[in-house]
Amino acid sequence: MNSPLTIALSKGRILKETLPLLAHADIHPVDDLDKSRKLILDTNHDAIKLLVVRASDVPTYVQYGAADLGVSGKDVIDEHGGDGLYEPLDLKIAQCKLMLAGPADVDLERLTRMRVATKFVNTTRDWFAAQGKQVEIIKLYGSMELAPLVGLADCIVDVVDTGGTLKANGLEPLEHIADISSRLIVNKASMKMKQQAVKSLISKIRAGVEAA
Ligand code: PRT
Ligand code: MG
Repeated sequence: MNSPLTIALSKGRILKETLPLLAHADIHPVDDLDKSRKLILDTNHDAIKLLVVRASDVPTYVQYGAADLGVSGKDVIDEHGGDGLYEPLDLKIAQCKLMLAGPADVDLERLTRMRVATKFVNTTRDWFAAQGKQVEIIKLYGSMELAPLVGLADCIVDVVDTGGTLKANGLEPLEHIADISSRLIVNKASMKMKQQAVKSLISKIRAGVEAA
């Protein structure tokens, strides 16, 4: 017997890079995702549905059991805190680095409080605190690179892939905070109540990761 499973994904690079892994587990969305505006997607299995949510909302859907599983960047999981979640598998997709970045001449040792713009408020606070530094954190939802250019902040904490966006805005990577990739996350109750279906799906996706 197959328990119904719901998997939360976000559009963009995570969806794009997760689809081949799902295909490896013989899970295929019915609709053309480039055209569909549906937020609940049917697949070739009646029991398996995909939810399309905001990247930063994936851990929340999984935490509360609105989705049994999800795919989320480690940056987003760490910022969320991981309550109610298992993180059984590194999918090795959407890889990037979480960095402190700013103008090349920013003084990181200055005595007055530095202002740091980021959407990763908790991660940033913890990272500076671990070095005994208190900073003023300015929460933004996007385009962090703009903040130092207009005097909103001294530096930023953001994910960096090629570094092209930093460079185009006259910023430099200053410190490496963490290596990031996307993870499969599982609701803790689903792991128990739907153990067979969840474990079977994890092992098929794991095989896809190893084959990639
Ligand atoms: O939906 P919303 O916009 O709120 O979420 P999101 O922007 O976080 O979603 P999305 O799809 O852009 O990112 C999803 C996940 O992909 C992130 O949580 C990261 O784990 C991962 N990822 C990998 C990245 C990047 N690479 C990346 N380059 N997320 C964002 N970027 C940004 C980067 O900050 C820069 O602004 O892409 C831009 C280009 O990067 P460069 O360094 O190549 O120029
Ligand atoms: Mg985005």
